[in-house]
Amino acid sequence: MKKKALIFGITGQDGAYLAKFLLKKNYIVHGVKRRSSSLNTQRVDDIYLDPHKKTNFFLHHGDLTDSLSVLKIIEKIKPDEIYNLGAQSHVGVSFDVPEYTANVTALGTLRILDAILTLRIQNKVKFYQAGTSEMFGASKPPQNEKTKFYPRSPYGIAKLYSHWITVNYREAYNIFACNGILFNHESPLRGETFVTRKIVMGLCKIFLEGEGKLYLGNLYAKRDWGHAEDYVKAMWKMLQAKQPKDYVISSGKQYTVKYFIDLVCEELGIKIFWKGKGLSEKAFWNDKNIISIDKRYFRPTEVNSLMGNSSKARKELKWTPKHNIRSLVKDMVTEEINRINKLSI
Ligand code: NAP
Ligand code: G4F
Repeated sequence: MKKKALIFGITGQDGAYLAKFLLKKNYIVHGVKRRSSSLNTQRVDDIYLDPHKKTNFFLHHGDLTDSLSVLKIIEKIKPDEIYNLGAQSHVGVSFDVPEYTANVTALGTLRILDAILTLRIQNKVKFYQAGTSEMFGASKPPQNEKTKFYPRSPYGIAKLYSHWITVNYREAYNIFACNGILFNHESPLRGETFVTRKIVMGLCKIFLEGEGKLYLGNLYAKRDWGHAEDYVKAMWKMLQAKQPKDYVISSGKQYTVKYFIDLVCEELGIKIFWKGKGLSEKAFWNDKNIISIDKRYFRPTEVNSLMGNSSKARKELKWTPKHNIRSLVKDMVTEEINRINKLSI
């Protein structure tokens, strides 16, 4: 019998990569999408077929803020594995909508876990929770499973609730539930307002179309960036292990936002130079100012330095990433150029 997976957050970056990975593993994949006034399924359109035809991929309307929909979908699908990737996942935006962020990103997890109990399927289903390095926040790197949590945003705090409620339901009710504590992971499908994709899109537009200028915030934050394709494999591996545990997933290397910009320029074969300091720091290309700082992109409290130690996952799950920072940048830039070329046909 084919295994059935249910993915909350199917329309996001990781949802799309995970669905494609599980379909290749011969799963039947069900995804939960929320209603929106314009189409939000672009990332999975390539695997979606008319449900009247033979397909292993299905979409259902639902919302993590709506307990009834969560309960009904789980009851209807009876999944073997549930992946909770749904979240208001933007750290900066979480300062603008903290209550909503808590409702989706914290209580959404509780709603799934409690539906599992209500339906009495705690011995049948495995649960993955999308935790984050943002929970470490101000704790010094390298961060691993034993590092103290010190979140610095409403998003990080909501995710910390989800982390602990997952641990609690595992211990209290014996649910096979795992927290993946994933460090930043990117791809050509990354949301356009996260810094890597914003930089790639902005610079491709400037260099290939001669248009626009990029405004950024803190150039000196350090992040441990990996590729989403590698990270969704780790999610699946956690649910195939003998025991449910929590794992850090990371590349083990960190770079500044400014270094990421330099790598993108290198990949595009362009030389830029930097002038000035603080809010007056600027980047130039052929004397043209192409990047400036805008303080609106600074956060009230920043996470300055993230770098994970994922040796537990590498040893116990035999997880090894294929990508490094250069292959990530190459993939993102290549796909962006392809997109621009398709638009101009
Ligand atoms: P993403 O692209 O922002 O996707 C988030 C998904 O959640 C989208 O499908 C979104 O739907 C859905 N969602 C938002 N609100 C919802 C609601 N009320 N009900 C149901 N679904 C809702 O995020 P991602 O980068 O794929 O990340 C996946 C998960 O991993 C998230 O939980 C994120 O917080 C976590 N995480 C990400 C990273 C990273 O670096 N990418 C690192 C650590 C942890 P719409 O498409 O309709 O908005
Ligand atoms: O790309 P970011 O918005 O990602 P951030 O805040 O690290 O969060 C991402 O990774 C987390 C894992 O650690 C996930 F849990 C979370 O869901 C999300 O996927 O920002 C990265 C850094 C920050 O320090 C930010 O201040 O880039 C800095 N930055 C500088 N200028 C900017 C900008 N970030 C954004 N989004 N936009 C800017 O213009």
